[in-house]
Amino acid sequence: AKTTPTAAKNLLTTYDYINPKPDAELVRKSIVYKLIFILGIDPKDATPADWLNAAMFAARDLSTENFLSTRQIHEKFKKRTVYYLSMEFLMGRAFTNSLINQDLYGAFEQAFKELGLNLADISEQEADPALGNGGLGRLAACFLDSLATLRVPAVGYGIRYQYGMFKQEIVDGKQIEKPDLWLDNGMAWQFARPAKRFPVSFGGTLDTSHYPPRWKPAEQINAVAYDEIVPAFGGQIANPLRLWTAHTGDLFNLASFNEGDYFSSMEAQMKNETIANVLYPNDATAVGRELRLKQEYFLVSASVQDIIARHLCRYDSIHTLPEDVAIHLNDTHPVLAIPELMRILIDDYYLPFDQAWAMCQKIFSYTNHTLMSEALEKWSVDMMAQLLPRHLDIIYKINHHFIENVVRPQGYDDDFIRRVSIIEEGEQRQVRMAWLAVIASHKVNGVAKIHSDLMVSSLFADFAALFPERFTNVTNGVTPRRWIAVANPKLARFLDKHLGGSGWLTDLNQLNQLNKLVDNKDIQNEFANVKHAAKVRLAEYIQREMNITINPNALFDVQIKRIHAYKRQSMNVLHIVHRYNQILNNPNADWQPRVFILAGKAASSYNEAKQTIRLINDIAYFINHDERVRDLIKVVFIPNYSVSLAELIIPAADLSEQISLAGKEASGTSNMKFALNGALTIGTLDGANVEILQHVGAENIFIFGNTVEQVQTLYRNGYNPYDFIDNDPELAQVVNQIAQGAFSPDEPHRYHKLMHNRDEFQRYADFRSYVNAQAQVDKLYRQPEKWYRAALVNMANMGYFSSDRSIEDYCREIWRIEPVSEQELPRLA
Ligand code: Z57
Repeated sequence: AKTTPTAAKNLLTTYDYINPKPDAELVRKSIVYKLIFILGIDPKDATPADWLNAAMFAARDLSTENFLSTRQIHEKFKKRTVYYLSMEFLMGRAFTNSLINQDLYGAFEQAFKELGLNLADISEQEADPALGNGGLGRLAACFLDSLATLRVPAVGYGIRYQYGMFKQEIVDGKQIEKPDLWLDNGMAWQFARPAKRFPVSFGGTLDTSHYPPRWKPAEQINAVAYDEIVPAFGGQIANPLRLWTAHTGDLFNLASFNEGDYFSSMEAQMKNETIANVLYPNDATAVGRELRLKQEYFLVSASVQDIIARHLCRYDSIHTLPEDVAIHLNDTHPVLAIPELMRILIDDYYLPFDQAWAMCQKIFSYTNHTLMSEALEKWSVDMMAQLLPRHLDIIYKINHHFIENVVRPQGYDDDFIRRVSIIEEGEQRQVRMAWLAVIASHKVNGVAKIHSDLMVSSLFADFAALFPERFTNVTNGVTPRRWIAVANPKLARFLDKHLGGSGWLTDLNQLNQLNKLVDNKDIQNEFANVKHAAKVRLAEYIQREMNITINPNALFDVQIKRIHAYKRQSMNVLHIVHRYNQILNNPNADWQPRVFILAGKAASSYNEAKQTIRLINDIAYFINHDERVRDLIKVVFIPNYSVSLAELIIPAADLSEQISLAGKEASGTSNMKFALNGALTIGTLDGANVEILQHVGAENIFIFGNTVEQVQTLYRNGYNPYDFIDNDPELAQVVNQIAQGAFSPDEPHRYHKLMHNRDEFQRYADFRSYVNAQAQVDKLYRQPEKWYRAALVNMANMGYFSSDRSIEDYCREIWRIEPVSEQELPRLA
């Protein structure tokens, strides 16, 4: 039985601690108290990292009551809750964000001043938790921010990898991967929940002589929870991000344990503890490794068990689950949640298959993030039979039910049935996870309009014929809290001033009031100064970390994202080399100085991407040391791209490179962050670029390249890169230079293959149009009034791309969920 001593209850309901809001003195005392009594460190010995830890504990205290009372509100009003399942959460640093969200930045800044320390320097000590690869993980983080800020009852579920995304070093131009020891200095932001643990089973046999069949697993491991606080902006709400870690349990290799073989059961246990060890560093490519399948099942099994336990705390019946719970699948990675919920409903609660299936279809929804075939997860039937025999059995039953009760009655032929079957026949039979997700979910969404349209017309066309109403679009968004308030405080002050307060932070459409100011020269200048300050800051970083001098008055041309052939970093390089050639041909022309800034990681096993990184670095070295180009071109590859580097780089960008081959980038989200920070986009008609164009207008964006239709026509006619190379002497020159070693004289053939391949992503077809668009960029940049006007128009029309809007769409169209209302909030004492 739960008891609540009155004295403790008061603290939780009357906000004694946080109301009135602490001033600098209280904050300083709290920081010093944490340093001494939590960390056991004498202030005179404390390092900046110790001060950070102490300050994070102090800041955590101030959101903990919100965190606990949010939980109480949800319980009291039995709020329907969304559970966001994702293998990745790229949260970025928590400290500054939490201070800004709680309006405590000033108090902490002052407190540190009194301690003789600088808050900005202390904040730099925080490790950047990189429990994600790229866009998909960062989207999950923006969504948690918006869910909390909009007061939506929500829990994020993920894995607490011991090692996040690897650290990238560049040695002799090449990527070197180092482990990311993000937990080394402690993690003040998370609460360990040693009592919240669930067993997760693997392997063994399925005894089908009973109904329901009995799964006798071979191994079990405990999943143990850590809760991270996700604070709302300005509010009294904070939601949990629950991360699972694998833990030595009292349950382990069951067979050998029962045989008294203590040592081999310990061995198996050690093997299992590697489950939550490391994040797979692949972005938008599937890995068929067994450990990855184990990770995915580990996440969903623990989460589904927890969701059911939470439900049964509020309701006495499992049957009300679909009214209480929405489970969202972030890509196919957590799709095993579907057979896991089926298994529990059937095997543990004895529900008939049909009833369990009807519940699942009400509960699950799924977001597709890519159409590219190499990213679509398929697990071999053999591997699944080994690891999850009961789940495979349930998947077969789902498939049978789907084909016999849904497909066949509509008169479809065998060919159609073969195409929509969850099981792909062939040499190696495979489970198509995306098919399972579509069949089980009541809603399936793409992440930008063009992507959702293509999803319905290509990847899921057969399913769209079966259930047209199931498919929808929710265009991605980004949180203005992190991407303006945290990343670009000078821009935040500028907006506060011209929009009459900080309301834009939670109502981004207010930015459209800027539209009436875009012709005002003073305001253009004021914004130019904000941009310049960010460029100086980035230039200082590049000087300090890389010993490269760049001129803040040059145009900063930025492409920062995962290195992937479809994102065409190598086409960016083609333009850089072309420009270099032009300058050497015509040194006295009036060239616009440019700094090309690139950053991004390549998956460890992705050779072409690694070659691209090396090429960028070789070219950077060569051009930066060629006196003839003076500082008309500088090329900088910033190592170890991360959320915190994005916060530094994006505010400093003039030009945002969004140059993927049309049809390949599902949405993109950095495109939104750049435009929000007043960079102009050079981009293809791909992903959310299309909608950015619609919002900012064609005069304020540089669109180039083939459309999806043109790309498809080229493919259909047997695309030949030499049709383009051979008909464009300047392009041929660039390709030959790179391919023949102009930038790698010590190894002339280093880039031969990179230049002379199938050109799957049609770099050469789009080259000329790209170069022409770049000429337009120079021309506009030379007219600062026009450039900054366009930058302001971009910012003014970015309201739509707030993740608050995305989350409102999800709540209304997919999850049918209501936020905590004003009335449900406890009144402050
Ligand atoms: C990932 O970061 C994305 C898609 C994937 O299938 C995987 Br796996 C990882 C990205 C897309 O490439 C972006 O275009 C998109 O903006 C992002 O997900 C968020 O939707």
